[in-house]
Amino acid sequence: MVVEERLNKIVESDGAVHLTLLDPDSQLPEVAGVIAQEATRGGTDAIMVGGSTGATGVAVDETVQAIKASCNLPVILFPGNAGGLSEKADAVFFMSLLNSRDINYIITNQAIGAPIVYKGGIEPISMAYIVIEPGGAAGWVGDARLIPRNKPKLAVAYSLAAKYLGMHYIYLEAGSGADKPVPVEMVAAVKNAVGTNRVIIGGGIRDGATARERVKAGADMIVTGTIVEEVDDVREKIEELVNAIKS
Ligand code: 1GP
Repeated sequence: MVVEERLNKIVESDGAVHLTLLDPDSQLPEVAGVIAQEATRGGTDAIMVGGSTGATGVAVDETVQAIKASCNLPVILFPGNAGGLSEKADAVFFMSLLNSRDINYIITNQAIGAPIVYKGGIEPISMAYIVIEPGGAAGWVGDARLIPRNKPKLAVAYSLAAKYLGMHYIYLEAGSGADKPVPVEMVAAVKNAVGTNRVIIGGGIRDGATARERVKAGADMIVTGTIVEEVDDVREKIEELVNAIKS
């Protein structure tokens, strides 16, 4: 519970957590290490490592190692399947893609991965993963029945199911690089329904104002990946995002 408690305490003290997502398929491990170091200086709270395609095995191991060597922040796995696990990470978002049509993404990969998490001593953080339109690669690979952007009630229904199943975190995902992030109305409706469960929002967030709107609507944690990999000045971009969401 070390990493989960740490994140929850930051939500309580700062109002929100910022998470930086690095996809091992997008850059070499040493570059990921440099980005993580700059993100740390910019004030991010933890580094997530994962992706829908190509984020497995050695690429994940080496990326986690490079990040661990370059900063002191917790490294949390965000695996696309059981192949995205690494014993070198501190924690894993132990997630089920609740609106998938494919049982592999709902429970089979989790069953295959669970003994690896157990033996490796990786902290599991129980999380529901719900993919919203447009959904991106996560939606396509995970064969998600995408929640329409204008149907917050459907997101609420899945989120309440996650809460009643005992999941701690609820991640509403618009897809990496999405042209539209999860709508604020949907964030508000979900947070209003689930109360104490932590709500994470990611996909298509590129600036402080967009992140702030979602925190004001009830998001506890904001994930940014693509923008951090694209900008020249990582530290400055992270500062913008962090300053926008912390109270
Ligand atoms: C993707 O939600 C994350 O799984 C982050 O999305 O890459 O668009 O920031 P971006």
